[in-house]
Amino acid sequence: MPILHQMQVSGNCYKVRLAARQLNIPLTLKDYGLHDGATRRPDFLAKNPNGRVPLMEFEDGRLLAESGAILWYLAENTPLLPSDRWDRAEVLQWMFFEQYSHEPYIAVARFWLAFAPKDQLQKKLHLVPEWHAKGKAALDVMETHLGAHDWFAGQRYSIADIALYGYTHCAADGGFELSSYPAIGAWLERVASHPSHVPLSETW
Ligand SMILES: N[C@@H](CCC(=O)N[C@@H](CS)C(=O)NCC(=O)O)C(=O)O
Repeated sequence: MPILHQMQVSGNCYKVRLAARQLNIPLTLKDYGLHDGATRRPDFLAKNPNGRVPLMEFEDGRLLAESGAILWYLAENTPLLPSDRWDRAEVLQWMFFEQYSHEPYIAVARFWLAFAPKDQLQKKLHLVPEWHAKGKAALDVMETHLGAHDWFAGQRYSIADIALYGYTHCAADGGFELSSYPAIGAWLERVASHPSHVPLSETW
């Protein structure tokens, strides 16, 4: 069974758990602490020199990092990844958007405001207005898209939705007010109504 090296509260790790659950792929979870630097120790760096989770370790010993790459690998040849060339490019468009314009602000604000020790947060408070401004800009882009589409790519639920759901559904933890985004709110409900949806808190 593949091992998912993970942190339970991480939205990046949740994306992988959610896709695996919906694809009936069993996982063994290996948990790391948020604050103990465990992913920066030599034994973990030997598996992922970038020192981050999620990291998938497959039965044959192969290792795959980066939530988007793991989602893509798991979803190939399944309903979560379209086969049409254009639709696949749209999936990638939204996954790259998530990693460049969304996660660096929405996930980072959540980490510092909801999980960081208070003394460390003090040193980061000057960055909060920028995280909020740029995170809101990403939510505005999503709201515009979802005003005219049910899903992000290929006109159906895909790993693009899973990638964006990971940190959008818990954006309030980072101080984002989602009630002013009705189309995002309706999309969050559509995603969560999938028959094999699991919440972030659910372990394997
Ligand atoms: N782009 C990466 C980001 C991974 C990432 O930032 N992981 C965080 C948890 S969400 C981590 O491992 N932090 C521990 C550290 O940086 O030492 C992905 O999408 O997987």
